[in-house]
Amino acid sequence: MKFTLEAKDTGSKARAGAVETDHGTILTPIFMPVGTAGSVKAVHQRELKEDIKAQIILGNTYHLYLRPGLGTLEKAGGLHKFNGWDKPILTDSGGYQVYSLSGTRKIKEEGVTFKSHIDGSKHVFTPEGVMDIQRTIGADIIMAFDECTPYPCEYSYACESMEMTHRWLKRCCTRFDETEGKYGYSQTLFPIVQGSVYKDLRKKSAETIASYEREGNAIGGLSVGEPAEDMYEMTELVCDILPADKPRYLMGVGTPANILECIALGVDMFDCVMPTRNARNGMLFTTEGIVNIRNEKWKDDFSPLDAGLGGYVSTFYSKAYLRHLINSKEILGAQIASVHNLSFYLWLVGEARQQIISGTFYGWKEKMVKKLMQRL
Ligand code: PRF
Repeated sequence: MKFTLEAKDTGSKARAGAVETDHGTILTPIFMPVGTAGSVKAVHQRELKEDIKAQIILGNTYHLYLRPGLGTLEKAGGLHKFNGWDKPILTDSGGYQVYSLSGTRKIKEEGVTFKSHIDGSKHVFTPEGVMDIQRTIGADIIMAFDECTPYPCEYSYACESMEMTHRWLKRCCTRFDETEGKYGYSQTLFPIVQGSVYKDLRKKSAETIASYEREGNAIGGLSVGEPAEDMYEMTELVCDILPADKPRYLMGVGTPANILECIALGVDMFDCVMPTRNARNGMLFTTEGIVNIRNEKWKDDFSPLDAGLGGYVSTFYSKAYLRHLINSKEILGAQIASVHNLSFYLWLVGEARQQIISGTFYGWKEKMVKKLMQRL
């Protein structure tokens, strides 16, 4: 993997760059649609590529390991071959899902014992095991096994948990470096900063993570319920410590405003279920603001979902028709809304990139944050 910095904004810490992988180049800042179980919910691969213009998608170790399982993924020749997505893929390590999804779990130094949310069967994730699993899934970028602390979190717990995440990182790196990709292309491992909302812990974690000198770095443990101001403060503190010549990935963030604010702090990569999950509930992100399509207000509004976006789905379908589909629980409603919201997110980061290159990002961002979060 190679990262090239192309431009820096003058009025903020925003950057434009390019991440090169064996499955193609990702232009940053970028948003990565979440494809938990190897599919971006309600969106097929051709739409992802041609309408949404996604450059990289996410998969989850936790889900893919439980179903379809490693045997099938290995026989398929890895996740790219299995799901037909030939561009870059990133897999999260399970360091988040294992805590949020599995009912009972036990965290020990060795690893995490958990019960499957599907059939209740018992499993163990260790740092080494999670590296082996991600080798078999075969994503271009894989994540270290960490513990994402909840919010709020006592200082003593946040500290101990962070130290364990650091020890787990050492084990992840050792295992990753003594193994190789199974399918003929290279993979890279990103470590994850933790430390809850404590400045001294975040500083220590960022310094520790930076010392491993991996090809990219991630920030975890944020957007878990803390005030947005805390999230921005921690993100800025960590970005200022992580090396400038490597991509920075803020995990699980966020709203359009969160993304613009964190681009301004120096983040290059984002993922979040918000555009797809909210789409299925009828919440649309548009270039004019937020639309709750189930609202009576849109009943006879035959204007396009978002004329400002230009993409096929957003200009072809009307608000009134999508309202009808979502209210009738038609599958097509979820599909249209998901493609629209993801098109919007990819448009947003693409615009941000252009504004950074033109040196006009800061003023544009201030204007957009206000506009995009207003409810129409
Ligand atoms: N760790 C991992 N995945 C994550 C997170 C984390 O802290 C978050 C936190 N927002 C989202 N996804 N491994």
